[in-house]
Amino acid sequence: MVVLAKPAALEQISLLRTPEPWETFSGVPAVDLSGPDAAGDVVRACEQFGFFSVVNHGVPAGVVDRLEAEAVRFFASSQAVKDASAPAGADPFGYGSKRIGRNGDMGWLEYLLLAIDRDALSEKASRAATSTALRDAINEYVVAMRGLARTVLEMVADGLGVSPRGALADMVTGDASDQVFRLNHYPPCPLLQGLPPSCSVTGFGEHTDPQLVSILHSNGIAGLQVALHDGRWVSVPPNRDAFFVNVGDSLQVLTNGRLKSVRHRVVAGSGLKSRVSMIYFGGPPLAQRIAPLPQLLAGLPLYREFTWGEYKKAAYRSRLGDNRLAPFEEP
Ligand code: GA4
Repeated sequence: MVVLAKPAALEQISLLRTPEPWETFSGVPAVDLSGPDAAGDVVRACEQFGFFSVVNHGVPAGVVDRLEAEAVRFFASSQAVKDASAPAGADPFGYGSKRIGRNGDMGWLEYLLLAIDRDALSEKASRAATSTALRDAINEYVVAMRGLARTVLEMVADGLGVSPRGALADMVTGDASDQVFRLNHYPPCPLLQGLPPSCSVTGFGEHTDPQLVSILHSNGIAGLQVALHDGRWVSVPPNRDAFFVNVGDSLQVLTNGRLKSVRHRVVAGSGLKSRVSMIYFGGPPLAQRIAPLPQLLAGLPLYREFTWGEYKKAAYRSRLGDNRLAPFEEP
C-alpha cells in the first residue's frame, strides 16, 4: 500500500464528523446512451441533479482497465519519482500531494494533473507522466472521453433544442479547447483507524467544476458525495462499469441556469483499499465567450458575459469551496 509522504500536514485537512448523516443515494439517474430518449434523459438529469451516470457508453473496458493499472503503478512508485513530476513553473500541472490549487486547500490525496492538447497529452504533461505505458494509456483514454463528452453535449443540445447540435460539443472538442485531465489517488487514512465509521477525512473538498462538463470514472471504492438541489449531501454508490458526468459552471451559464453545476466532494475513509479516480474536464478555448445562449433566453440573462480565460483566471484565485459564479451574476 502506498503511504503519502509528510502525514504531519493532516492537521490542516478537516476531519468530517458527519454533523448530517449522509445516505447512500440510489436516485442518481443512470442514462442509457443507446436508449430511445437518451437526449431527454440527459437533460432531465442535468436539470434535476447536474449529475448522472452513463451506461451503454461504448467505451471498451480495456481502455479504462489499462489506465487504471498504469495509474496504480505511477502512485506506487517512489516519492522521489513522483516529486520529479511536480509542477515546475507557474502552471499547476504535474504531480501534487495534499495541496489543491494555490490558496491553501488541502485534501487527503495525491494526484497527477495534466493538460490535454487536442487529443493527447500536451508536451509538458507528457514529461510529467513518467512512463510510455502511462502516456499511451492516458492518450487512449482521453480520445474516448472526448468522444463521450461530445455525445453528451450533443444530447444536451438536442434535448434543449439548441442548434446546431454541435454548438456546445464544439466548444470542448475544438482544436483550441482547454481540456484538463486528472488522476486522483485517495489512500486509506491511518489516523481514522480505531475511530467510529462515521468519521472521515476530506479527500477533495466540496466544489463545483468550472468547465462545461466533467467525466469521472473510479475503481469501485466509495467516497464521492454530491449535494442535491435541496442542499442534502448524499454518497454516490460506486459503479466501475459507468462513467459519472458533472455539469460544470460554464454549462450553467450557457443554459442561463437551466442546467446547474453540481457541488461535489470526496471523503477518504479508513478502509483497506485506495480510491483511484480519473476525470476528464472539458473546457472551451480561452477566448470563448461564455454567456447564456440566445436560443435559451426566455427572460433576462442571469449572468453577464465573460471569456473562459477570464473565468479560469478568477477560478485559480479562488478557494475550492467558493461560489465562483457569484461575481458574474446579473444584479
Ligand atoms: C476543480 C476542477 C478541476 O479538478 C480543476 C481544479 C483546480 C486545481 O486543482 O488546480 C482548482 C479547482 C478545480 C477550482 C478552483 C481552483 C482551481 C483548485 C482551486 C482551488 C483542475 C479545475 O479546473 O478547477
